[in-house]
Amino acid sequence: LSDKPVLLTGASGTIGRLLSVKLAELGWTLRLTDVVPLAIPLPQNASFDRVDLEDQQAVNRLAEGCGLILHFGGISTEQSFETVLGPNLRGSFHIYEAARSQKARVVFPSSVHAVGLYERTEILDQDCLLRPDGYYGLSKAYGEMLARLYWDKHAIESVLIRIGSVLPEVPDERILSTWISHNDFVRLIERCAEAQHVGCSVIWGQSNNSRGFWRHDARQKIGWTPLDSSDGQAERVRGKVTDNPVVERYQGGKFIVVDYSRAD
Ligand code: 15L
Repeated sequence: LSDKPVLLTGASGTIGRLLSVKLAELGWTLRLTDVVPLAIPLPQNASFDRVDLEDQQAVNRLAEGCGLILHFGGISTEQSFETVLGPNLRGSFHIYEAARSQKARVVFPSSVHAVGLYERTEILDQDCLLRPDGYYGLSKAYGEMLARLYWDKHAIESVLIRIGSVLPEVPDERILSTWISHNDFVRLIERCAEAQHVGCSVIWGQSNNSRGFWRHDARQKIGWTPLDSSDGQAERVRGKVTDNPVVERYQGGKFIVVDYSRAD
């Protein structure tokens, strides 16, 4: 699918910048977009259009002729419902409508925050009940259901990546569980483009971390094997935890304490 132009939303975000550079190096023709100016020099074979995901006509124009949409745009932190609503709910709906009109495959970045209220002692399978930890996590759960609807009803394929933490290195103890290396992540995106059939697949976006919270997903189906692991960084981050027991109890970490009001 990377033979045709590939639409990448959220190109100025942390993951968007990484993918813009790495996928251009792989020779992909990228159609980049974001609501803010492009934060990096325009890569080779790439164009950039500043577009708001809430503008459905503009999203449709951007998607024209694309076989693959990497939808990394939207709010990426815990915010008020009203802040999340437009970019993440309406915006993702526009992406799926555009994918439907182009018969394009979508890579939808779900998140650890869609399951953030599981405790860290729990090991999750791909078909676990979603337990979002806030409005951001809820928008990821919505995105997963949107993908499911468009697959079941319109045969639009998606890979739903429940991303842990895409970072160059592990900053604290929690992320020993959720870490995915840049290289593992870029290889995963390549597989999302190259795999022949993906249907509506769920992938846990983590490297081979022995402290991982998650197991069982569609990685065999799409042909992805992570090669890196956080294990070698455990010594360096030992004791790097917060002093908040709620943050340390749940898989979602610090997003949970925004407006948390359980007493137990
Ligand atoms: C996410 O979903 C966020 O977008 C990212 O900024 C990190 O906070 C990550 O989860 C995480 O919880 O490590």
